[in-house]
Amino acid sequence: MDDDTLTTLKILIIGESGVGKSSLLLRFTEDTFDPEQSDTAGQERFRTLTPSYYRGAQGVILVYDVTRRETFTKLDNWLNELETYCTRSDLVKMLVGNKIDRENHELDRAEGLKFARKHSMLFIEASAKTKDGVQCAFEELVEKVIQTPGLWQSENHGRAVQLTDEDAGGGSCSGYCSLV
Ligand SMILES: Nc1nc2c(ncn2[C@@H]2O[C@H](COP(=O)(O)OP(=O)(O)OP(=O)(O)O)[C@@H](O)[C@H]2O)c(=O)[nH]1
Ligand SMILES: [Mg+2]
Repeated sequence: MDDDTLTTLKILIIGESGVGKSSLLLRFTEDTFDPEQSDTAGQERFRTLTPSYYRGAQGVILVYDVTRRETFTKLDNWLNELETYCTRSDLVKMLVGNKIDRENHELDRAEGLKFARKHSMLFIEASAKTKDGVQCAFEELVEKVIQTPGLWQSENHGRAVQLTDEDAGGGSCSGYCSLV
């Protein structure tokens, strides 16, 4: 393949430890879930994210755990970090309230939606365990990135990503995530 037909899409998944970032990715890419995945909830870890991690990202998935309010409260810190390091101002953001399969919710949908609106993000509640919302979260984010012309290099116009007719009309998830 020629170099100029290759396009990289850089999507970040961020949020507090234990909210299910790895699990969401595993669900989306492998369609599996590992309940034994070591739960690091509550542990403070040394932060190793660097500016190069953020550089050039076109989309970001911010994850919180609907059963742990502190993971929602910490979203402000993640947004600050995004603002500091992200090189693109028109970066597309998706807020994901994960673990809705669990019973002891500390956050309801309305609260997540309100926060998402305030910060111009897409929003969806999800469960890496039951699959709820996972595919939609990734697909709608990617779709929105593709629809944002400024996020693509000029040489990629029109041929970087080939959309099928079906996609162009809005995928099966279209409209499922709440837009701002
Ligand atoms: N019930 C339930 N458990 C989940 C869900 N998603 C993740 N978990 C569990 O939550 C724990 C943490 O999930 P991880 O995917 O490791 O979380 P993480 O955000 O990658 O954590 P770090 O890598 O430490 O930042 C694991 O025990 C998962 O099995 C979910 O949707 N529902
Ligand atoms: Mg992880």
